[in-house]
Amino acid sequence: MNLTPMSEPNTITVPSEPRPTSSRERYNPQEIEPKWQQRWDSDPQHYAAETAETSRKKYYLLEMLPYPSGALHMGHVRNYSIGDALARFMWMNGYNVLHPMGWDAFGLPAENAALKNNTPPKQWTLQNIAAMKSQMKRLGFSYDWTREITTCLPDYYRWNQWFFLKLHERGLAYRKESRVNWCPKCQTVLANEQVVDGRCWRHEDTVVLQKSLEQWFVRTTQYADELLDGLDKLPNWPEKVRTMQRNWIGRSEGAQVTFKVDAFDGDSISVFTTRIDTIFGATSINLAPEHPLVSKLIANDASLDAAVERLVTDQKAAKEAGDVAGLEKRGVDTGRFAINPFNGEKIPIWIANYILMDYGTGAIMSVPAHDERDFEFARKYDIPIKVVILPRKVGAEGEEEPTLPYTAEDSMLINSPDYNGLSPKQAQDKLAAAAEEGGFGKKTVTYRLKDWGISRQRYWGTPIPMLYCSACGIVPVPEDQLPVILPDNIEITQQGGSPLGKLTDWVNTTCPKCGGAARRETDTMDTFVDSSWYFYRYTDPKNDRVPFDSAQANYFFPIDQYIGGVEHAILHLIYSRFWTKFMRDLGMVANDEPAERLFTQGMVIKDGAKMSKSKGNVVTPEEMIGKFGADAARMYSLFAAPPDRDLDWQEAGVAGVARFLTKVYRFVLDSSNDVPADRRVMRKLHQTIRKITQDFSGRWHFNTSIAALMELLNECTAAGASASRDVARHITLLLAPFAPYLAAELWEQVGDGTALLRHPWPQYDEALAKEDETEYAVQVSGKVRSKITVPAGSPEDLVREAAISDAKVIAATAGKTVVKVLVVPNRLVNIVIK
Ligand code: ANZ
Ligand code: ZN
Ligand code: ZN
Repeated sequence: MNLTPMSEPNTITVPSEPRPTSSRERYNPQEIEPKWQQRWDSDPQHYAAETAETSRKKYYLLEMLPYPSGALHMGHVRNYSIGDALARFMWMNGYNVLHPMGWDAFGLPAENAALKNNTPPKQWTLQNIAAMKSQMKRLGFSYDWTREITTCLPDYYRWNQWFFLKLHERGLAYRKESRVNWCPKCQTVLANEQVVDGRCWRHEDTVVLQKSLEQWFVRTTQYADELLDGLDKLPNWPEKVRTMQRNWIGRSEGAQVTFKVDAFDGDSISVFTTRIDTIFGATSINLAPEHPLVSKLIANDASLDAAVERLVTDQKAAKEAGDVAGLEKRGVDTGRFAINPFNGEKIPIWIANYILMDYGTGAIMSVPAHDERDFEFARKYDIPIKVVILPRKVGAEGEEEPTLPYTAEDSMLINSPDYNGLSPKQAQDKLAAAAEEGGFGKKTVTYRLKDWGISRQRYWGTPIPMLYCSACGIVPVPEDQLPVILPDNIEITQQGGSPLGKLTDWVNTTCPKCGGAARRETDTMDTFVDSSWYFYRYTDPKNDRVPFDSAQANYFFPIDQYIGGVEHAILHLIYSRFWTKFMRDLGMVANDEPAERLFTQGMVIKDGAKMSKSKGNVVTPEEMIGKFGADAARMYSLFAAPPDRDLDWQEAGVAGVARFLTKVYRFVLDSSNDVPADRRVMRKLHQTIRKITQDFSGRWHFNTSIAALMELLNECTAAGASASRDVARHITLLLAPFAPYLAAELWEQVGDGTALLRHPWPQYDEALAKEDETEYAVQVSGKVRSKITVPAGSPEDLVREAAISDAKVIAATAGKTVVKVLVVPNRLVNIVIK
């Protein structure tokens, strides 16, 4: 049994089998917990936040809302136990805590389940919500259920539609034909973010295909710079999350340069380069196999067609394997030439499998002397390699050449008339300016971030509120006709396209503009739309005029603490940051970022693997509650590891925590007002209050907080037979964030009649927390030279150490050899020198 927390080992041993005591009853969580659960449940105001009109200071604490899959797992229990401890702590510190919960209730699994069990998605989802909600209640989480939201219900999703209309009005939602990722299993389009190593995020075994479809997009790229710069203003987000977002946005500064195609209908090719300084070293133009000019360029030679097809296949395979960089470079010479606008030089146009159509312009100028990939490519096809950059040192001496490709920018230009001798940075500026002046190029910025494809050919999602009229074209559903209700009774087949498309009654409607016949959009929205703004709805969950009232949102926002899994570091957290900025620009909110602090908790593992159904190593919350009670299960999930680390679930550990709770129960109930607390116990108590208080506002090492509580109890029971009621009360208060049921039960017995949740958090007294000290006189060869203080009861070694490292003693012994150090306990240190 290993109960030692992972990062900060401590020497606490959890109590072994309880010995018989005088307390009236046994600790029985199966009795205590349902009793309190029922009381809390019957008072919806118990955990309710006050609205913005209050004069109290707010604290908005949020855990990511779950997908209603049917049952909570230990990962949820852990996530919510962290949040719940903090919520209770903040309540006890006097804050108006907003601690809401809801359901991310649209999405594919409901359709899969419908197919499998013949249950309509709505019914399946609502059943699951009911089950999980009752689990949450059984676990004693302090959610404000008066603010619950369910994204699959029209009172919520109508606002997705409302936002869509606003996006569309402002040109931020648009339709375009595009190649999309298509999962043959899901039979739907996936966002780039839902493709993991070329496979479906839900179907690890399924290769994602490409397909061309008309899709709705949200222009997230409009905010690319702001999304990037904003990361610098989020010091309380984990650095790893910010790095992931930076890479995802992938800002790249460079230039676009247009090369004319030689003797060819005035066609031209625009390239994106980060190294315009190397343009005199460009020895070919390389196009992506899917570049729009390709078909025209090779039209004269049918044999090239097949070769290009092979390049497309190559690239696809590499994308599917998630390794475009490792692709063996191959290409096809079009036999055509392009003209370098800077020197009129004709260079061949190739088609290459390593150029991607969805980055930059889908075309590059290849500079083999200074780019790894181009170098490899040019060597293979005997394309000339022309050096235009030299390391400064070498250039000055005019001797040895650098090994190619030479990619450093700590260097200078050669073979570049008018620009020789400049540094690459200087040349970049000058060349871009010259290109702009000549009308054949300019500085540009390229992003890896793409606009967000939100269309799903799926049933269980928010209908996109758009109509198609043969006379008027694309027509938005008027705002006063929202919500467009998702029809209930529908046959889920998962065969080809949207099930909504088959519902002719629903699809066929009238055009609000001309009154003629129109068809509804049958695509539904990506469920990430739902979670992009849900946390604002909690501030005003019942509003039926607007998504939420700005005054409510502006009081509660930004979220003070957001807690969730690191798997949401990119998608959810970029989309919701985008949405916040969009709402700010609509004048709906005042904040630029949704959350001030972000915390990502570690995983729950068992027997060396992540706890999951497929691994067969799942321990259910029910099992643990049944055996040990909710308090023990929750407290164990905080005790077994620091919250940001992985937690290795050990049932023996839960049993150990349950024994500790038994001990607390007896200690508190056996306490008496007649027993004064002894000095040692008081000191330990105040040290523990200090430690736990600081952990809450610091690193959240609740494992060591709980260990400190255990130590405190050991100290109390070691001190004597009976316990002081005052100490027992404090222990009960300290227990409240971690084991709320037991704390409530004990508080009812020994407390002051106030509600525990609103009782002030105990304050520590530095003077009481201070260790006792003993003063020693330090003699050097019989003469008193200094005085030192050490913690009372310090062992001789420590006293000796303190004495010889004292500054005055060091001075008095300088140049001499210490022969002996004698310690007279609690009085004197005598140092003999020679
Ligand atoms: C000429 C050059 C010379 C380049 C040199 C690099 C070094 P990042 O930093 O990732 O933005 N490139 C541009 N578009 C591309 C595409 N669609 N597919 C593959 N490669 C593409 O990389 C920008 C560089 O990647 C660009 O600068 C271009 O190669 C290449 F010494 O242009 B460079
Ligand atoms: Zn799939
Ligand atoms: Zn019309």
